[in-house]
Amino acid sequence: NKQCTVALAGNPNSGKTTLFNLLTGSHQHIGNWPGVTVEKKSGRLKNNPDIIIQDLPGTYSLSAYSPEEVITRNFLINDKPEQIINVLDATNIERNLYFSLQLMETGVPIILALNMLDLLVKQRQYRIDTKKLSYLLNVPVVSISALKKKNINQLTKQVIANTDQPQTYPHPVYDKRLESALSMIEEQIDGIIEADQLRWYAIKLFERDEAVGHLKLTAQQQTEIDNIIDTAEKLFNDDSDSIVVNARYDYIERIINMCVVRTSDFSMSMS
Ligand code: BGO
Repeated sequence: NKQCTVALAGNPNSGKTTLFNLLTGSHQHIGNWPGVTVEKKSGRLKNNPDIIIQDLPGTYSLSAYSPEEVITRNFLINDKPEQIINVLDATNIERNLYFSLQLMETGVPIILALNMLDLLVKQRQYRIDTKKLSYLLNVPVVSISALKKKNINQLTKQVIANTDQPQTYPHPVYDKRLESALSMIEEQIDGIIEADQLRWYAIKLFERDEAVGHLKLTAQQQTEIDNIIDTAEKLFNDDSDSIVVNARYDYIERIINMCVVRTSDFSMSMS
């Protein structure tokens, strides 16, 4: 069978380590990421040795401000794993989804694992309509409790299903004016970037992210892109970085309004 790599990504304290240990058991390889003292762990999925689980450092964003962010984005963009399992703390769904959107922008097929289901049920603050969330984001969503070992089989099944039949999922669609700027940037880089990563590079160029400096654009391409960004910044009366941040927050707000049911009195099953 063909080997396949599944990256495990999520915010710090989302339960990534607990889930990693459950998925891989005692068969783990532990080292450091090159050049930094950030721990690098990988292991094989229990009973499925062809599937390698690559743990990524816990981080809140894919900008390039910390070693954890750089490691995570370089791995997803350069090493291109076959899938991402995105672990989320379901009791902090809004903040955790902010990272999910960025992961979706990399073009790597993703599965959302809403962790801490036990805590969510106990807290009785809100419940999450996972079917709706899955429908709206257009990606598989599985509710789990890594601590209580709930629904781990369901998650594993979804990973294996995606391995057998590789998926691509659409990225989140933002404000129309931002989308038109991004598609114009995509036109500029179409041909030098593979189709599944066009979105990622368009957003990074739009954000004037320095880490895409290696793209070797012609002077004309760079001028066109600068003009697109300038126009958008005038239109939004904001800097391009903030335009993207706000677009993500608006998107999450809409999703939350539709999928999160706030109530002080409800019961929810663990299944
Ligand atoms: C401590 N449910 C609950 N309730 N807790 C969970 C779950 C879950 O499904 N999954 C993980 N946790 P990591 P990162 C702790 O360590 O896996 C808990 O950073 C404590 N420790 O047990 O480390 C997990 O790798 C003392 O909690 O996350 C851990 O992503 C008191 O979430 C924490 C209380 O999990 C982070 C908790 C000494």
